[in-house]
Amino acid sequence: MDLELTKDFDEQEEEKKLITPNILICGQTGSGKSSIINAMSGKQIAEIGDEVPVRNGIKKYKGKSINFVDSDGYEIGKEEKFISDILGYIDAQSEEDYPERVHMVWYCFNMGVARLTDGDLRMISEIEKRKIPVCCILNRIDQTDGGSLNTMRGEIEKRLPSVTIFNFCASPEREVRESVQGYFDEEKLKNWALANIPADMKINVMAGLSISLKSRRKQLSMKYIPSQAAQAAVAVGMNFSQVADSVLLIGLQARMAYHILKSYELSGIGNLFTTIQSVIVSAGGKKLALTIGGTLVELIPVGGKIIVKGANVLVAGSLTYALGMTINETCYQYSTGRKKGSDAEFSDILKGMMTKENINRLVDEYTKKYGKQNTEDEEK
Ligand SMILES: Nc1nc2c(ncn2[C@@H]2O[C@H](COP(=O)(O)OP(=O)(O)OP(=O)(O)O)[C@@H](O)[C@H]2O)c(=O)[nH]1
Ligand SMILES: [Mg+2]
Repeated sequence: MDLELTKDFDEQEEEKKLITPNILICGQTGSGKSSIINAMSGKQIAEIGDEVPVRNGIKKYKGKSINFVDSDGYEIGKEEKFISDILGYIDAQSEEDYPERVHMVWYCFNMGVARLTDGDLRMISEIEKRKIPVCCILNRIDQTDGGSLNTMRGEIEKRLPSVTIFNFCASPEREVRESVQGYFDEEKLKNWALANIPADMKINVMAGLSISLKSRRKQLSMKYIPSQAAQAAVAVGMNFSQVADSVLLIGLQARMAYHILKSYELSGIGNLFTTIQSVIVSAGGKKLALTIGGTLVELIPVGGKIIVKGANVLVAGSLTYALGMTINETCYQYSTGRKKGSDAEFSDILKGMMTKENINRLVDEYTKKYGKQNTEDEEK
């Protein structure tokens, strides 16, 4: 049977299935909410008010991988309206389908003023009550000093011990940002967002927040790829026919390949997805086709014929893992290379990685780390 990763796989359909997280930015007026959206998306998407509140209620900026929901800040004395407007929005969305809900909230403070009100505290705890991940961003740290920053942190921590706090500087002036470099937590905030967004949105967060390449590689290799391998094992465990297994696996592996590319913002660039397919199929004259089939036997260190159901499960898991890890490493090397000015081709890196030794090593790694678990599941 020919392996065609892309045959029944529609990238655009898959793209639609990925849920785009809605991150709501709210808090004090002039705290730099719109500027933070610009800083985080790398674009000038939100209106920037020059110290004057921009009256626009709540606005959603739809991005390719992340939607930012910008809201008017509240002014002292108008807390009640602010709280009911924002909570009203969150609650109305929670009645909608899952993709329409607010999935995360960033609550912003203006450190130029450094004021913490009961309204802020009430608002944050109301969001927490709704089980939506929320963090505090102490923005405009260039306009304060270490003492005020610590006092503010201390007060928030005392009243809301479970909330995570980040220092930030979203000034559009490069010199201003550089003057406080080393004191603000852009990377930490991004990693917090990645860790706290629901699992089905992590791919989009990696792409949309430009998470560091190292963190993307780690997230994919420690969490995403093993979970896909486990799914492959489960899918195969429920089926007996090898043909059905292959079809199931191809779909799952195609989606995984696409997701990994997307995590590195490499989907839709050239046609790397097709490249992956052709490299996998040509490597070793189809013997490396990473689905279950008799041709794979010689690659598999679990003892020859795939006749035992338990072994099937292990093979499906380990080969899906090997494929995922190989694509992950290729994307990582390709992206870091590009940053350094290298023009190495994606397909050459992938070919270099698709060696029997490498695949065997990964299959072994999976078997050691996860194999026991899979076969046990199978025996139950
Ligand atoms: N110095 C400094 N200025 C900042 C920083 N972040 C934002 N600003 C400036 O603060 C002003 C207000 O920023 P906005 O992003 O409009 O603030 P906002 O919270 O969206 O304000 P509203 O929508 O009116 O509630 C603008 O002039 C920004 O350029 C920062 O970290 N440092
Ligand atoms: Mg604004």
